[in-house]
Amino acid sequence: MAVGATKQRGADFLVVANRLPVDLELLDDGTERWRPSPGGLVSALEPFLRGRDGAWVGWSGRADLDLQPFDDDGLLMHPVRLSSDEVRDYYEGFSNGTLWPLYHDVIVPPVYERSWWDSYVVVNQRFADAAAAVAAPGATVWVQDYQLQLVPAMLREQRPDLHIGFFLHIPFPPVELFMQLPWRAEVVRGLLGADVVGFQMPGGAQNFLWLARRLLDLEPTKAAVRVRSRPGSVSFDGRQVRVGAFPISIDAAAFDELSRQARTTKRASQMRSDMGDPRRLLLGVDRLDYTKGIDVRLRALRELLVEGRVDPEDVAMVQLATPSRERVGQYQAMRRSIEQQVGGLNGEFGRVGRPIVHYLHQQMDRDELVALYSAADVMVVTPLRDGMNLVCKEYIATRHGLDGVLVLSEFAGAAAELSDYSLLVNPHDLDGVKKALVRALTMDPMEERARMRTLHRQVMTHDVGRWARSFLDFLDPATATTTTTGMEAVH
Ligand code: GDG
Repeated sequence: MAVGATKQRGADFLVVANRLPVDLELLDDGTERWRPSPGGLVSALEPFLRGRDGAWVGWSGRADLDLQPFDDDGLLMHPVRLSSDEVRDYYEGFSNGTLWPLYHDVIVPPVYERSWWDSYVVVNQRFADAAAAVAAPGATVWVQDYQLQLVPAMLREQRPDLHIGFFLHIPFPPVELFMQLPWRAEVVRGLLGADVVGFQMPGGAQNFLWLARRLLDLEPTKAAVRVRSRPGSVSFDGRQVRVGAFPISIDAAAFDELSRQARTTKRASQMRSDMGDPRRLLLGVDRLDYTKGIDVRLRALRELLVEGRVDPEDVAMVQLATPSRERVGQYQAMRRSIEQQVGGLNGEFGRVGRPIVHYLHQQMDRDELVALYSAADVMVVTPLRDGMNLVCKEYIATRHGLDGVLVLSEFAGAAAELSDYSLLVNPHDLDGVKKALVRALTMDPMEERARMRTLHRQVMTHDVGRWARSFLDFLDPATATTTTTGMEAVH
């Protein structure tokens, strides 16, 4: 696709997200280059972006840079500038210090700071302006996530001709928590600018429908009230805004394929032997975030070792904790506390050359991560709250040999799909987590296989492409009345 042509006509399909799917990398010689940051979202949307004149509006990840739109292998990238004050107030402040904890059950107290909100409004307007300038007449615009909840209404005001979708990747909170937000009505109004507002779970969609009615004195359609598990709708401003659940997934085929490669298998067994060939290897993979319950699994493991229910000669654990939001105070405190727990465990139960917990605070490349998934016998996923959790699906996608056990928190969105065949835990119930860990470590291989076979089938058949299609079919008025939605993946 020529940038020039798209510039003149505008893009037919536009993704608007806080970050571009490429990172600006500073090289040793002082020059810069764009490096793809491949994630599930970009690979899911690629066919839609490249099949039409596609463009992506987002921030480069570096403050105070004026960057021109550029063509990245046929896809028009449209960078939005953020100043360092805006990174502090809109991104680290309102997005990650207010909305993130509020939407995750106030695990830490959200901060309600008026200057952060002001910055959130200004930056959302900038994203909306950029999208309005790039979109072709009648284009489809898909706005992503909690950082940009005001964009749908701001965009509609300028461009009523567009089909606007919004998807929230994190949980939408219970009504009584959302009501704390001083700017609650503004956020709901912002989202109602979309034609379709999508959530991970039906509960989030229902919370939103209820709030829209209560806060803006709107009536949901009869269908929304009568058929609670079907996507509902709200009439607002003379339009029908449809609201539904679309559980996200992963590029399952890519994980499966990578895990089958000889170099991955070789690397996985090398990893196990580097760790002294433990009989059972536990694995945790998370952004270092207080929602992920990393401390829960470490505490459970420690108690099991203290009680002698787990033999330190038998078991090892790898915890990959990817650096995240390192300038936010709550994240710094949490990192210290987790590293203290790891130090304590290794101090008490490790021996020279044989720590119990192999802790990595670093970004790992995709091949290495897949080797780690392949090496692990038990995947431990214990978030206190998680919109979906892709890590558990990635682990399952690598288990083509059908071995491996998933210990999964009931507070992860993924539990709706995977609960029957994983070991489901309440992360607030430490004894329950310990019991599940012991069961996972001692599970009969026949049972392990039977469980993993079903989990594997579920993940391989409900991939991120299916998620994107279900949302976009629903958004497209030509097919909206006849298609099913992502709801089918939720039991
Ligand atoms: C939000 C919601 C929702 C992690 N460390 C490395 C690495 N990762 C990759 C994983 C996975 C992704 O990051 C993490 O996704 P999660 O879903 O687990 O969690 P969040 O980042 O909190 O994502 C969540 C998601 O949005 C999608 O809607 O599921 O609930 O919170 O893909 O593999 N990847 C590599 N190296 C690492 O060190 N390569």
